[in-house]
Amino acid sequence: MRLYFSPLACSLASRIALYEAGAQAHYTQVDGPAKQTVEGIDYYMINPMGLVPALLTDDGELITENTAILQFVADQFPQANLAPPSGRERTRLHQWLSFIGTELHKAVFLPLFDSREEIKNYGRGLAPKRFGVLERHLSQQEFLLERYSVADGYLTTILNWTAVTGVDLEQWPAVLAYHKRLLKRPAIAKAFGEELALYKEEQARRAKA
Ligand SMILES: N[C@@H](CCC(=O)N[C@@H](CS)C(=O)NCC(=O)O)C(=O)O
Repeated sequence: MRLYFSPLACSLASRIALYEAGAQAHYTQVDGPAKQTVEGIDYYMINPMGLVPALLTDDGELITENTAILQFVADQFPQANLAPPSGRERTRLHQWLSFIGTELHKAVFLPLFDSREEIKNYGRGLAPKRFGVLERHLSQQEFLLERYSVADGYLTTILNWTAVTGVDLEQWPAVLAYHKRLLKRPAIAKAFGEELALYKEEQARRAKA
């Protein structure tokens, strides 16, 4: 398997899932704005959307979309217990993955990364209701489901962005505590530490260019 990723982007959730699963994988860094891999390959030739994550399977299929990749990894490595296999708990996993992908990632954080103040205000306006849902849930539960799942790796990845987008998690203490707790989980700490180093290297390269 080969994961196409950009440091600290949402693709970090896939790296976390692969580490949690103990999977053997190659990791190819993509320069988001330039749409090139580190080897200088045009990334649009690999993924026509130009987005990370993308996971190339051992039999040569390219899987895109966070929610699909995370469930694929979980299903490939059932012994790691990263997703409920079926039933109502699997439906809850779908629910949380969709919530994170659409209501947090795309609705709140995409606008907050924009440089235009009116777009940022749109994202800020959506945050309280969505973080309120998380706060109520995480004040009752240690993880999104009964136990750790790929959805927790995805949520932790998205919560990392609060630091650079000015979302103050102090307003939602259960979410803040969850984020701090999950960052200490060994697979997450390893993945985050490695990508933070790559992110800093990328920033230094861009500053020189
Ligand atoms: N719907 C896609 C969205 C993925 C996505 O937004 N990826 C971002 C990084 S977090 C990206 O590649 N951005 C580069 C760009 O927009 O050009 C998914 O869920 O996988």
